[in-house]
Amino acid sequence: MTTHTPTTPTPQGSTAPSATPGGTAIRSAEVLVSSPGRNFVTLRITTSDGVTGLGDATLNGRELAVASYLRDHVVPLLIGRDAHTIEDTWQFLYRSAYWRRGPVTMAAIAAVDVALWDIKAKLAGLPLYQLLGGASRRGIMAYGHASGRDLPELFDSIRQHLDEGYRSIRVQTSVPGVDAVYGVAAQASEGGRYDYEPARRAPLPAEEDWDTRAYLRHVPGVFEAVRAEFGPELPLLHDGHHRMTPIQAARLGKDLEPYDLFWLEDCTPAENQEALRLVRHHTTTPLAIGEIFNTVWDYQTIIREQLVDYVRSAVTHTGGITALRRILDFAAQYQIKSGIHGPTDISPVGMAAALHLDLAIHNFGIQEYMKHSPLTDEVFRQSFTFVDGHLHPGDAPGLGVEHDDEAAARFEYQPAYLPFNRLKDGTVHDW
Ligand code: CS2
Ligand code: MG
Repeated sequence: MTTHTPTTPTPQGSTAPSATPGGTAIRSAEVLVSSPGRNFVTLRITTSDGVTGLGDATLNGRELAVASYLRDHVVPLLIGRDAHTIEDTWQFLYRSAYWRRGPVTMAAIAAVDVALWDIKAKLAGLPLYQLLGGASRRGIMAYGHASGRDLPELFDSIRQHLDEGYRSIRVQTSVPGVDAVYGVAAQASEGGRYDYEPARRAPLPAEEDWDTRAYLRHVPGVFEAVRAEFGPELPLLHDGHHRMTPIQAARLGKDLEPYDLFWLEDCTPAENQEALRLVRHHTTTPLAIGEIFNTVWDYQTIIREQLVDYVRSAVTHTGGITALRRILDFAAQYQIKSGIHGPTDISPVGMAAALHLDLAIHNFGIQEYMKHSPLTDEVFRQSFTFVDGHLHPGDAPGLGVEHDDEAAARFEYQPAYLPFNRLKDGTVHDW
C-alpha cells in the first residue's frame, strides 16, 4: 500500500526559516507502507532537483500510527523547506508539535531526519558516515540471535550463527513449564529460523504465558552449559526483555557472573530509571537498556549515574541520527558505549543509518544484526556488507539504500501485533 502526499507548497507558504535556494527545496514526501515478510513504514523525501532521501518510520505493531502522523501532520509542513536545514527541521518538528516525545512522534521525526541526512550526503557525493566525522574503525562488530527450546537445539543455533560469520551471539531459550517465550525461533516461525520479529499477522495480539521464578531457576544452567560447550571467549548476550523486577534482575545478573556475559539487556522495566541502582549495586554483569526509549530524557539518570554499560536505542525510535548522536555523545562522557537495536523490525533503512553512526562514533560497543528476510531484501536494495562478523555501511553516496516501489506494491500492509504475557493467575505481564 503506498500513500502519496501533495507535492505543492502549503497555501501559507513554507515553514522554512529563510528563503530556500531552488534546487534543495523539498518538493514531495511520500509515506510508503509495505509488508515484505513484515510491515515497514518508509518516508521518501524528494527535492526540487529530484534528489531523494529515505527514512525508516517503522514502529512494530503500531505502524499505521506513525504513517498517519507523518502523512497527516508532518509532510504538509515539509513542502518548500530547504532539505539542507536538518537541525532547524528537527527542532521545528520537535517544538512546533507542542506535544513532545513518545514513540510515535520520535519515529516520525527520525524518518524525516534520516531522509534529510541521506539527501545531504548524496548531494555531497559521500557515504553518510563521512559527514559524521569519518570512519573510527574498519568494521562494526555484530551479534546474532541464537535460540533453542532445549540445549541441543540451542547449540545447533549457536553453531549455525558462527557458521554464518557471527563472532558474538545472543542466547535465548525456552523455560520449562512456560509454553512460549520471547526470542525462541522454533516457536516464532514454522521455519525454525527466527527470521523476523514474532509480530503475528492477526487482528489481535497473541497471549503467551510467563513464570519469572522458573526463568530464574533455568537460565544460569543454560549459560553454564553454553560456556562448557563453546568455551570462555565467545561474547554471549542475553535479553531479559523487561520481565523481571529489580531484585530479580539483580539475582540473575549475579547468577550469570561466572559466565562472563557481554551484556544482560532490558533486565527490568526502566520508566523508573532509579530501579537500575539496585541492580547495579548487586552485580558486575554488564547491563544494556533503551530499545524502547525515545529521547535523551529517558536516559538522564541512567547515564549520569552510570547505571548501564550500553545504550540500546535505534536511530528509528529516537528521533534520528541528529538525536541519537547526541545521546551517544552524552553517554561517552560516562564511558558508556553504543549497542544499537537492530532486529528485523528496524528496516534496512534504519539499519543503514545505524551502521553509518556505528562507524563514526568513538564509543561504539556492538551492533545487533538479525538478517532481514529475502522478501524484505526485494523491496530495500542495500549496500551494507557483513564479513567475518563485522558490518560495514558501504561507500555509496548517502545511506546506500534504495526502495523498490514495484516490489513493495506486491506486499500489502497486514495488521500484526507483538504477543503479550499473562502470568499463571491471569495478570498481564511484560512480554
Ligand atoms: C528485542 C527486539 O532484538 C531485541 O533486543 O528486544 O527484537 C524486540 O522484541 C522487538 O524489536 C519488538 O518489536
Ligand atoms: Mg531487546
